[in-house]
Amino acid sequence: MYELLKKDGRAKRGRLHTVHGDIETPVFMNVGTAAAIKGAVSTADLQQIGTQVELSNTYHLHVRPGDQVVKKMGGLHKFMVWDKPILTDSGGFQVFSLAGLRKIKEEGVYFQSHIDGHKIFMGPEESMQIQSNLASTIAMAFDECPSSVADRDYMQKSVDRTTRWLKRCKAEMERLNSLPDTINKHQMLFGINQGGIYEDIRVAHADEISKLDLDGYAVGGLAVGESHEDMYRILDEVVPHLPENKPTYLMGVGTPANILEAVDRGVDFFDCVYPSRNGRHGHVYTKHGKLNLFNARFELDDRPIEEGCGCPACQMYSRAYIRHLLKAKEMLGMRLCVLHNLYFYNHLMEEIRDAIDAGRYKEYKEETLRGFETPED
Ligand code: PRF
Ligand code: ZN
Repeated sequence: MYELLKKDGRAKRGRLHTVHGDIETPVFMNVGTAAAIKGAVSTADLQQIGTQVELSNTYHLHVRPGDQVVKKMGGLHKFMVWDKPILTDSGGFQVFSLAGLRKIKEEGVYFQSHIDGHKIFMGPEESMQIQSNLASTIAMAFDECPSSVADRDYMQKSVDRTTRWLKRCKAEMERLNSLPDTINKHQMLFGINQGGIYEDIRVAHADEISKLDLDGYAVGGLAVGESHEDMYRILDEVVPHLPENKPTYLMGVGTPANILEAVDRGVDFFDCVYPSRNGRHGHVYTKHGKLNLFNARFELDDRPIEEGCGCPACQMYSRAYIRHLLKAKEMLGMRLCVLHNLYFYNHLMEEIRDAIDAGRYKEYKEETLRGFETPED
């Protein structure tokens, strides 16, 4: 159940009650695709850096180690030793972005594993069954995320199929949640809005899925190559057509600036690989924009990545030392950068929540965006 605690302009401050505890929103979910946060980050680390929700992928875990293995091990929470909320993405997006040869039919998608090429079929029912075996807190509906350059005719047909798939997901989820050997009988289901950059298709789809009384609603199919202006325009149009008293999730977004803009348009869930991926490449976030720690100017820099940062890296180590670790290809270098970046994102969300609570979100957003553009002294 979602409580809308406060609105400041269109920005929402909410709380989602789940069987694995409350989620304070706006929230950034930390991406652990194959039940692991890349960069040798443990679940104990996640506790330390303020993670509220971990995100894993249906497709990856189905391929390896297999959702039956996870189920036999008591579900994802037990398997990875994480007792807070977990959201699983449905596999739809990953099948389209990763898998080999694929064929989309009314019943679902036929494709090849990116690990060993073997043939797999996944449709709405299979995706729900796998997510039920994983026993995540929140399951995502099985959708098609069409290319950002798909033509209008294709987009309409795809969105209509995604709606039919969503209804099948809902029926299957209800069935699975009532079975005696289901691990999480309170698994939630979020629907996904699609429609590319065609506003009218997006809005009609949002209206239609809003009638299904799901636990939350995501905006998918953005950040797939369109401009930031298009993304913000679509959010401006679509979010008002999604239920305000349910969580709104912008999938796969984004930069700190994207998040600040999307919160201002009513979004309250986010996920993105940027903090972990950039961290593995020595790119770290600060209030004054991103730094590349490989840069020679940090060779003798004895300051932490960011003064005042409470993360494990900044508590102990200098930029010069972390730069050395990165250049020596020591795993610790990547790990420290990833921990800092995830802490940065989690902390940014905390500041966002505080600003909404205080009714000063607009000012906070403008100040913070200005900071990102102002290099440090
Ligand atoms: N659908 C699903 N997962 C996603 C997306 C989507 O459209 C995106 C798009 N940015 C990221 N992850 N199921
Ligand atoms: Zn730090």
